[in-house]
Amino acid sequence: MKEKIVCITGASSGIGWATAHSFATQNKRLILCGRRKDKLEELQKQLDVDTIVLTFDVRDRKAVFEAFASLPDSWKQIAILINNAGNAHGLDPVQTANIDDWDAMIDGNVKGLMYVTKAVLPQMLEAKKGQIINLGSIAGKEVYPNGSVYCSSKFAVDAFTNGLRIDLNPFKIRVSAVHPGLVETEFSEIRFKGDLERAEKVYKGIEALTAQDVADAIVYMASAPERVNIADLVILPTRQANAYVQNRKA
Ligand code: 8X3
Repeated sequence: MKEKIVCITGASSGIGWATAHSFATQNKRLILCGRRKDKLEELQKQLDVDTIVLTFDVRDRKAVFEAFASLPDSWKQIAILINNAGNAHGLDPVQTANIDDWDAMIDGNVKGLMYVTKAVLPQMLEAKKGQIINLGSIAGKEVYPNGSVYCSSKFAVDAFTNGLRIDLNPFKIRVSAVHPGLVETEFSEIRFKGDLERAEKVYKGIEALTAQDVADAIVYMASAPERVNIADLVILPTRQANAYVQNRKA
């Protein structure tokens, strides 16, 4: 029997990249999605399993549906969807924040995740099985200063996950979310628009999670027996108590 197909969005870096490597060690077949074709092809070369690359921006509704429609028949039956694509843009109070940043976060983290889900669902519904794991955040559980719109986007992911689990309950499709705290990836570099000094400070003295820590949690959720749905998993660095209480080394 052929191995299950896992589809990962935002596979070109960070948590998505690590998750692809982890599923590859389980011989899964992988659909690697992202915007950066060169990075996805680099990842593809590193993986010793069957892979296919889909290059699109989750914010582009038409591109999302065209990408999944373009999959060869042998790649259409996605067993596990990891909705990982998403970013933070800016860390500012509402009164001074840039509206373009808001659009990027709402369009990518919320609408993009919904589009991909909708594009992948028909095959899962037909098969009456499947699993969808969304990347939420501690920012989807608690609001922190200057994060109102990023937090809104992740609260929306949390709500969408819970609603989707209800809607798909008759079909035995598992729906869940993993909510990480501080993970040292290019997340802060993107949030602060390339300001590396500011980005480094976010992870200083906190012993932040690694992308691999989150990938391990995702693989754990995906590896549970089919009767088990790990619905909601918050994962924090030990030095982080919640969205804004942190015990940093001097
Ligand atoms: C990433 C975690 O706390 O930087 O979603 O928002 S946080």
